[in-house]
Amino acid sequence: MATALHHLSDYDVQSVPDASNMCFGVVVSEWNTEITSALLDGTVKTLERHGCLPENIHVKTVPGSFELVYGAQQMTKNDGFDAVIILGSVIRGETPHFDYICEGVTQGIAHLNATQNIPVVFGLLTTDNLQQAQDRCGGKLGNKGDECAVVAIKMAKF
Ligand code: DLZ
Repeated sequence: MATALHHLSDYDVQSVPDASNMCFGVVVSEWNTEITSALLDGTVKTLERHGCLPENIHVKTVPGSFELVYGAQQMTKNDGFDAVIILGSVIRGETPHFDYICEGVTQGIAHLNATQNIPVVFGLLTTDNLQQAQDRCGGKLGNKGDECAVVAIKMAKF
């Protein structure tokens, strides 16, 4: 059964390190803001649940998902951060634009992970429709933002 808890347990929530001494940058896309603000909510709550202090969660917004790469790249330059999380939602339309944005963000974030000194966690929903996005930002398939927080804490300890 695909409950939120089951989905998150894929990342073995029991073994998440204590995040009370950790500091995170979060870049959030304003496009499809209903979705991305729910993702952000999940990320912040989960970071705090594992001990991260609110003042150690630094959130900045960018206009759309394509700008997440630049935003993340700027954040990786901050020596005080243990990891960066990007949050966005791209919903397929009638043109190939969807594919170009998804490809650009995926390649850009992969490049940052291969070249920068802190991990960048990939919280980009790439869905065919709004319902699929809603299912993944606090709906029946959990919240990708929660998962990203768990992954960021684990990768910060890598
Ligand atoms: C232009 C565009 C389109 C069509 N769709 C989305 C989307 O579903 N999700 C998203 O985050 N951003 C979208 N954008 C905006 C682009 O990401 C970007 O902001 C613009 O192309 C300007 O660089």
